[in-house]
Amino acid sequence: MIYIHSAAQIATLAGASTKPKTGKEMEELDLIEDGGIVIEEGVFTFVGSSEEACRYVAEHSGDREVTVLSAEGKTITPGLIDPHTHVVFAGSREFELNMRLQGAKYMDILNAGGGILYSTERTREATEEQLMAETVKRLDRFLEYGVTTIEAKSGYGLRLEEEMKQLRVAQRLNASHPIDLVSTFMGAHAVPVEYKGDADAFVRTIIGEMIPAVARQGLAEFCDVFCEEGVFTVEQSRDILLAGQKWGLKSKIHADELVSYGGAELAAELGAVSADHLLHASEAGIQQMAEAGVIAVLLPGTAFFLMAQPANARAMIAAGVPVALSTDRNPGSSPTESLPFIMNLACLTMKMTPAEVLAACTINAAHAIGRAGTIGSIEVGKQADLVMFDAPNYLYLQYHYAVNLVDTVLKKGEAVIQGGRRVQG
Ligand code: IZC
Ligand code: ZN
Repeated sequence: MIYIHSAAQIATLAGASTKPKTGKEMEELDLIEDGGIVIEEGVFTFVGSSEEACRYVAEHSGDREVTVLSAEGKTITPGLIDPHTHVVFAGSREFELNMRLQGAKYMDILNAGGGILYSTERTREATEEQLMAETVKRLDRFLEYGVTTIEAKSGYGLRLEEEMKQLRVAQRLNASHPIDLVSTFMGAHAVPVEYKGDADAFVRTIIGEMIPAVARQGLAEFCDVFCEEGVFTVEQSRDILLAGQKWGLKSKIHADELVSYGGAELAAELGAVSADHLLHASEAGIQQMAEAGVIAVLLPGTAFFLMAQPANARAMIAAGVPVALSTDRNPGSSPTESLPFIMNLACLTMKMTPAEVLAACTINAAHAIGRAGTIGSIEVGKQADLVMFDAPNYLYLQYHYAVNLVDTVLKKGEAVIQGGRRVQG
């Protein structure tokens, strides 16, 4: 039994496990001052005031050992959730930064065989063990920033064998690393060199070979497509996502990132769980997403890193679209594991309030990966994933910005970060 007491503030995010928060609900964090939490066998069994928690422990501990943690002066939130990453890849692309500073566009680099295609070459060459080792380092960093669950996409294999290699790495790390990984098949990330000029043939391979194989082996829960001018058209994206649905893979879409392209509308039409990026989503698309209940996963770090205008989060929240946030961790457009810095950017560049930002990285992010029944809030019965920040209240997280305020992270009730450092073993 673990007994946490004296938290300056607990943001529980309770009460939104069946439906993501929208509109004004995103401001409701269900705060507890001088809070206490009890965890038994990796699950929250009591959440309330310190005093009540103390009483619960006295009545329920029996002859069990009780680990007591003081959270004095600290703010506790649910473990942060990142619902959009491309974390499994080999190599890095730091040389692209100078190209972009000299005016090259993200898409120019991709069209010249760089970008995603460069990362694909490195990832194809890497052994599964090399890929494991590179990814573990990134997951360790995520954990240091308070992230306890992530979504992880394939899409740097672009060939069945190597797409499966990426997905196997995610599956193995889900089993061996404290972070939980939810897998997405994204064979439609770019058209590989073998299919240059014949995207339709590649789409046929994705639909005819890759999706069935990935689904049969249970290697993914979601299917995603880079629906973008010059990558996959709306029609191709629709065909791929519908094929995914037929095989039981729920839909996600990289939508309207670089130009307004109809991705938000397609997400609504297909009942996608989320549409991600949305920098150039149309007003009609936003409206349709709200009506269909599609979650907007916004990635303000990507806009920042590509020196672009971020998505219009305020319009989406006003329209009733549930908003989640993510790092987009990838080697090209967002090489960071700092979800807290993304939260700072969401606040400062998209004018999301500190409360909305926290809802977006916890319960709404849990909904975006189909896990809101077990994580995303601090509620009795949920998995005991939490972060203790060195902060007197949740507002402070967006105020003392761009530094790591994480003190302690519990994953399934186990301390994995203490004093800001990884607990080994
Ligand atoms: O490797 O550039 N946007 N996919 C879509 C990415 C960025 C990842 C990359
Ligand atoms: Zn992405």
